Amino acid sequence: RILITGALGQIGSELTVKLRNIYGSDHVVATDIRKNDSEAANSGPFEIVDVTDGKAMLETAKKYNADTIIHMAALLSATAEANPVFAWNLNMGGLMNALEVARELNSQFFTPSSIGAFGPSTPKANTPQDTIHRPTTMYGVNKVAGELLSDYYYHKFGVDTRGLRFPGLISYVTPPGGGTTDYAVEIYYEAIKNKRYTSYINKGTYMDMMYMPDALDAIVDLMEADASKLKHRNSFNVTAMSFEPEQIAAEIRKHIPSFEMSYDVDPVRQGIADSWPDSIDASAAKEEWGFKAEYDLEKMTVDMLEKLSVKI
Ligand code: VAH
Repeated sequence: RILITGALGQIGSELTVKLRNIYGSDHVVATDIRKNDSEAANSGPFEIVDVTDGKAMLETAKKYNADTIIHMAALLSATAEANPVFAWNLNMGGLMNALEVARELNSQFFTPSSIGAFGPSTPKANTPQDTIHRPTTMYGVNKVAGELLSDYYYHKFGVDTRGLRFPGLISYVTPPGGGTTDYAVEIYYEAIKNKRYTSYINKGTYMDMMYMPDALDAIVDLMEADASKLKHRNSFNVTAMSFEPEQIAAEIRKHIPSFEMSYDVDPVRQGIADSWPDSIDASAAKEEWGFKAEYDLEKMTVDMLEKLSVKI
């Protein structure tokens, strides 16, 4: 069975449903710190697990004979920056507990990294797979430490750990939650509700992004990839597009001509965004396990507006 932590979060809530569709509902155990009325919480086995409680996580994993641990529970960049000590304890304590469970049960392991693992001294254009990592955010420190810890568990204990450095992820299922890239999610909700959006990220700020369906496919493809083909493990650069706020506004205007964009820059999240790459190089993922993204900005915008119009 697959055990997912943070199963009700931005990625987890859609990943849980997708994995249940692929492997069968009973094969995927969703866990989170609290339950809600989402499909992820109610379409198969669900357990309350606080990832800072390693004993409880191990008991739950043993109860279901978990052979795959997918650790998604963490605080995102802006939230982590506002609560750095809590972020360290949750992000690193939770990850260590999850890796220990995978080691004890000899489970395969996945946890996401992020473009947040790069910092201001990292090459900003076409950021390489192997390069300097001196992030200036607590979230970035957590992601770099997390990548190193996951590689350590592979080399030291033989745990089959794998990870992806996700760009900003955009989806219509869960509302934005504490990220820096979430302006690119909010903008679609506001475009439909109010035909205008005030962005906290300034025009001209390029960041890598990906539509959620491509992110979910990348997790499944990586986890099913032939281990002997992997030269890297934690974690692969993956991206689908890179854009700045004016470009997503222009794409929305193709569908909502009267859409108006304004700016009220948030110095904290702008500072985080400025420390990240403009565009990253995903060639290692393409070469080692066939990564590809289906959605570009145009195709994503059509789908987001269509799905949100129904939802809102
Ligand atoms: C965040 N969406 O903004 C997350 C992600 C690359 C960004 O890590 O914190």
